[in-house]
Amino acid sequence: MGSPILYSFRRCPYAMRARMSLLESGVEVELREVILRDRPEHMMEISPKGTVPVLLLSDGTIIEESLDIMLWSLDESWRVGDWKNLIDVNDGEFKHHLDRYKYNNRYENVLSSEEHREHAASILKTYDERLSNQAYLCGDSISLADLALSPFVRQFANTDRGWFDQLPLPHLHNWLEGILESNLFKGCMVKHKQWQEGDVPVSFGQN
Ligand SMILES: N[C@@H](CCC(=O)N[C@@H](CS)C(=O)NCC(=O)O)C(=O)O
Repeated sequence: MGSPILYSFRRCPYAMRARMSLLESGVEVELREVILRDRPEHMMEISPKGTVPVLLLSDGTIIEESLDIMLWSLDESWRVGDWKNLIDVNDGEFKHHLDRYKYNNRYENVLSSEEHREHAASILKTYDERLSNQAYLCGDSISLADLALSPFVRQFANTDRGWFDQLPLPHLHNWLEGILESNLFKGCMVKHKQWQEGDVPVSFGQN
């Protein structure tokens, strides 16, 4: 049987968290880089909801939520602290404000981009408070919450780097920089060209 197949998009924060988890676990997968406006037929067949990441296991099992890919790849020791609650807030409230900060004109809004930015920043302040007495979100070692949240904090930071950098959140700044400089993050951001049917398989994640 072949390797599992991962449909992924380099810049998608959900796909980033899945790729970091796969890299960390050492599971080797075949990576298929997707362009969202030109999604492969095979991906749409196995996962009609059409979001990335999607992982197809060799036994035919389809995992089509990034968190489920993380839980499949990482062992129990990664499930530290209140990771569930942190991921709920990130994928819910934080992502809501991030999208409306970044793409304000796409939404029917009552709030401005700046107001959404402030709401998201108030969530970041709670992360900074945690990080004031521990190196990572749920303790002194990297764990599930760090891998799951960091791609979204990165996206917030990159929306207006100057504004992010002047926020009085020194612990959060250090935490994000440490993750972005890590081999794990750099390894998950290696560029691949769009996958086409018939391409030579691109192997991802062996270490
Ligand atoms: N809940 C899903 C969300 C995945 C998701 O929304 N991915 C975005 C890309 S960042 C996507 O595929 N969007 C589909 C589209 O834009 O058409 C997960 O955690 O995997």
